[in-house]
Amino acid sequence: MSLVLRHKPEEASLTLTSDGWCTVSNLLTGLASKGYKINREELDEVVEDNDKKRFQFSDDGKSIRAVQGHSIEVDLKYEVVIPPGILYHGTATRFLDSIKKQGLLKGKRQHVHLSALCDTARTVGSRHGNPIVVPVDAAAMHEEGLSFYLAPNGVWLTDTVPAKYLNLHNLIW
Ligand code: HQG
Repeated sequence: MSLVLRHKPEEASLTLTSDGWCTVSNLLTGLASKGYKINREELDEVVEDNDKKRFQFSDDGKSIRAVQGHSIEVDLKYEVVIPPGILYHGTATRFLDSIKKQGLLKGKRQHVHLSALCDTARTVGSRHGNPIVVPVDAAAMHEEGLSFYLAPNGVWLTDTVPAKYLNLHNLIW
């Protein structure tokens, strides 16, 4: 589901709306066409039990989308939110030199992903290797007009984090 709702909807013959939705019925048909035959009740369980709450239903329950993490271009239409003073980005030590020079870049995704909790950030970083957590001066970014969004699953999103907002003196190993 992450593959087709975030990255390659065409793999299941799906088209997403500009804000990332597809109908539940099209998703179930598309998944079945790839050999993943599940019914609506099972889909409800996947959405409810997913460890990171990656998916959401529309208010009428007829559509579904991923709440963050897309590589395809979508506008999720989240409102700009005032962030906590400090947010954390988890990465791998091998990326640090580049991050120090360039700041945090969104790469293939639509946003840079940040966490309110250091431990969560460390877990994210460990997906890439030896983890390290970089504190981000979100308050200063906000004061200087850079926007933050909060996905319903608690992941903080922003476009890019210029290097000057990284607290490189307080890296957390
Ligand atoms: C790094 C998971 C070099 C960045 C998680 C990261 C998250 C740079 C990697 C979500 C860089 C991109 C996103 C620079 C950033 N030079 N490396 N200038 N700027 N990087 O997977 O944040 O399981 O696209 O530090 O929980 O690791 O998919 O981003 O290591 O919320 O639901 O480039 O993915 O959620 O990696 O993870 P990713 P991420 P899901």
